[in-house]
Amino acid sequence: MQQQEQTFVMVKPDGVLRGLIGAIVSRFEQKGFKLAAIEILTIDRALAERHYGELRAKPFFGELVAYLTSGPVCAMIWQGLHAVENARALIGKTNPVEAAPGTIRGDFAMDIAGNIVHGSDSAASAEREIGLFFGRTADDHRAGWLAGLDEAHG
Ligand code: IDP
Repeated sequence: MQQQEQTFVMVKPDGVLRGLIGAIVSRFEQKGFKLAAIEILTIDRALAERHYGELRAKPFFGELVAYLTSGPVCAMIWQGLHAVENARALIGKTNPVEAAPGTIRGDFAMDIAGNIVHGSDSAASAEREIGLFFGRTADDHRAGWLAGLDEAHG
């Protein structure tokens, strides 16, 4: 049997606020992925900074951390064959301007600073990110729970 793989996918705050969790989950299910874990949480600055640690030197890093902590996110583990690569293909290019129609970013987003969804870029990143969001220390990084949802949805 071929090797099953897991990847980390996250609907970012703008995707949650726009009510796109269902549409995004549907696309992963239709493709053939199996949902292994799902959780709504509002993350703190420390976790956002660790998650995007390799982008720390980028000029948009501050904006990116503010974006990620601006409201609840939907963190998910999706499982299947070539899960990392299949998820990246489904999500589309980083900049929605370049993301093909039919991809999630191609169909639901307009701007790189609000591209609504994240997917791990390698098996190593997936393992690291799953650990960050679902591992033993994940609970230490909740900035809010349902309180975060209430705020974001007014
Ligand atoms: P990826 O999300 O497709 O893996 P990365 O290059 O790892 O792309 O960038 C991480 C995230 O940083 C992007 O999804 C996007 O939210 C944000 N980002 C990337 N480039 C820019 C930019 O030029 N301006 C603002 N945000 C950016």
